[in-house]
Amino acid sequence: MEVNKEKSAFIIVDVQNDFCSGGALEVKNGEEVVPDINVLLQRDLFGKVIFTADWHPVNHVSFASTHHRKTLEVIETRNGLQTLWPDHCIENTEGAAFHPFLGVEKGDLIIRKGRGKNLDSYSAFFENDRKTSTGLGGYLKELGITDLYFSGLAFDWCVFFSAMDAVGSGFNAIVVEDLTRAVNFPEGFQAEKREELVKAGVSIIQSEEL
Ligand code: VGL
Ligand code: ZN
Repeated sequence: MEVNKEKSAFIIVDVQNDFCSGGALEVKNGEEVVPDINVLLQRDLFGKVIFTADWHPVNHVSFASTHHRKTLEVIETRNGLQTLWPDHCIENTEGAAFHPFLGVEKGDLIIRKGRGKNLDSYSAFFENDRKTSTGLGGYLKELGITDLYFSGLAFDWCVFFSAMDAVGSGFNAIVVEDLTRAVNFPEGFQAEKREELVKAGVSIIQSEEL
């Protein structure tokens, strides 16, 4: 697959300690994506490189503890339904830091999301009220970028929502599947989300095709 460098961006979603082994919201083997993401970064295939980070205040609306509820319960909030998670990616903590080996120095832009106490954000483009923009779409459009390659954590949450919003915003979205890992809870969720991506027009490729 030919990458048109000037028109392409590589988006690395939430490769943070809390989503890696031993982290607060561990994605199984999440850290395995790091070496191959670094190899791609080293090859300098993309015009722009963007890292995203989940970055929450204490007592965030997405934390089960905030509501004295159980993890993975779903509650109604003024911004819609909210799945509840363990406390994770609290701003300025070690858990919110990027994986120590991730090639963050290759990044042009870092987007922090989910910073509002009452509003969560899975997508790199729109927060979970589905209206509040992070500004990423405008940044990419101003630069004439049309093709977005996605990697990172988790395939079935933040990568999924980011790629869906990318096609919804008129970009070509390509998920580099082997550079992602999934929560896959409940079992089968990952396959379901993969199918939704394909139906929406997202391409799914492997890094060896690049
Ligand atoms: C994520 C759940 C809660 C993710 C972030 O990065 O996939 N998942 N916050
Ligand atoms: Zn989060």
